[in-house]
Amino acid sequence: MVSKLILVLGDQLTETLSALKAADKASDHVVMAEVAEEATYVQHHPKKIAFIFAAMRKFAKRLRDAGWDVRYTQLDDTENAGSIPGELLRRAEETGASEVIATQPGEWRLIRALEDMPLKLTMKTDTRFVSTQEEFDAWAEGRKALRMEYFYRDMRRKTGLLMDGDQPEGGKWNYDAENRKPAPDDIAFSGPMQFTPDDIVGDVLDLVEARFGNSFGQLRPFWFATDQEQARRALTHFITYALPRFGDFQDAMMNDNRFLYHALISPYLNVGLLDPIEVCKAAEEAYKDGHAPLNAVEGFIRQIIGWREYVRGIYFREGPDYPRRNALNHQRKLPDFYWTGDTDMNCLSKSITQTAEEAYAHHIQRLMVTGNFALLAGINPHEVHDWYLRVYIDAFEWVEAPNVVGMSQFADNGIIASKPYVSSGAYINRMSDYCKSCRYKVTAKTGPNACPFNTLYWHFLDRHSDKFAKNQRMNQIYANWRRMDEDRKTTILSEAQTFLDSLT
Ligand code: FAD
Ligand code: DLZ
Ligand code: SF4
Repeated sequence: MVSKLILVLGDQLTETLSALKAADKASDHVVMAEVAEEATYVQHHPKKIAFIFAAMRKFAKRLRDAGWDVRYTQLDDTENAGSIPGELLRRAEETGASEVIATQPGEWRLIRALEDMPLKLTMKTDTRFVSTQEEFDAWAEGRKALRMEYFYRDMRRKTGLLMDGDQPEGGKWNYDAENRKPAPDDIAFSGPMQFTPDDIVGDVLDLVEARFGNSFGQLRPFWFATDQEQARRALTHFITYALPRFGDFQDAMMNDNRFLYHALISPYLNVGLLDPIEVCKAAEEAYKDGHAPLNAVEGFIRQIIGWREYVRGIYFREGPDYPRRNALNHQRKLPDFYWTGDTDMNCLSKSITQTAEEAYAHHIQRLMVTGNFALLAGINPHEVHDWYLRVYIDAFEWVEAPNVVGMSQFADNGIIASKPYVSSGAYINRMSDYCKSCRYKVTAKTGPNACPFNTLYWHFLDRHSDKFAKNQRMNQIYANWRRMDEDRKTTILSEAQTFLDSLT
């Protein structure tokens, strides 16, 4: 019988993967490979590479224990062909296989590379999502605006999560209004479950240190879960100790607490160690048991069956050019401090330093600090996209690009965001304690101590008034700007310009 090669990528570490389901364990060969091309197409954070390689090695062992023939290539193997197509060709020659079964990769770049390979290829749908692309496209077809909220309601109906018959549990679909409490004085959660590196992780850490030790970000300490059992324990830890307060403080930020009540499960979901429905069911169970309130559980489930599914639908619907879009024609280069954290703006310095150390920042840090600043300052969105893809452990293009290019930078011209996510320092001050220890004064609107977000905010609105002044949701802001004294406007704009000119 002619054997086939079954490709399992570093973010496809799930035993029920469609490619594995289509395979014959008795005759087919699973191909897994640590390759330079995937490790360097952007210069990933060393923690991200270590996480993926360690999880790949453990998953390969799991498959072997289950009886699969796994052809695994380590990064430093002398025969390593350096790319996924190269490795498939090498394994085809080695085994005599002439056909590859793959599950669709989460990035156009790799889909195209597989399609260009001189081997017969069957590309299976990635079934690890609640929605299929056909379903998403059918939902999107003919709609003027693709608002996540309506898609999310369909996903609630489809999964039955938090449904009371055909009505939403508690009578409302969305409890976000209850989920915007500012930073509390104290956090009663000690953070995500951390794991001591075992031998497999230790070997990978040494390899990554030697090969990628000079990239942005710190490799050690490394504590992420790297297999399914650990990821499940991390999930249970979150549900038990953090989920009840997750909703309340979802948007808060703190100087001395990097994780607040967040789950830290995006890396596990994105590489396949956790299943989205399993995660949501565990959260729903906590609500049914009276352990966690509805606002927390609904908010958490919405992120997973709502936002996560929706951004994936957008990525594949919009096509390979999406990460290159630049609707606001922003051309400024990314400031150097995004790589060093060396800025007097405390919110940025804290978020970037944390990113370097943890390969993690939570949603509001990504959206309203680093993303907000880049948008206000007019940074080229492709450079912003490249930064996010590099620095976060959970960053894969299908999820990163819509969040960055669309939601955060408005570079897709409003497909995802109905208005740009911009704010002055007041929002950051309301939601965090960053401003208390900043060299700038958040209440100062002009002058040498004025918070740069305050002047940049008006600079952004003024330079894009043609685009946004007629946006109904921004009427009031533009009315405030128009009412402002002309001298004051001139001072604000010139101080913002001086600040922008000083960026290196
Ligand atoms: P929690 O706050 O505890 O949320 C639970 C889960 O919901 C997450 O694990 C994640 O799977 C899901 N989720 C929440 N928000 C989103 C969202 N907007 N899109 C998709 N899933 C979501 N998420 C990534 O997984 N990879 C990325 O590269 C990524 N880049 C982002 C860039 C920007 C500019 C912004 C604003 C958001 C980005 N997000 C990304 C979404 C979100 O910030 C992360 O999923 C979240 O911070 C992960 O941490 P957590 O597990 O503690 O999340
Ligand atoms: C991100 C990543 C890295 C760093 N390394 C590998 C690798 O060596 N081998 C592999 O199979 N996958 C890796 N990945 C994940 C892929 O880049 C990912 O599958 C694509 O970006 C599609 O999401
Ligand atoms: Fe950030 Fe401005 Fe607050 Fe400083 S004052 S932390 S720059 S928002």
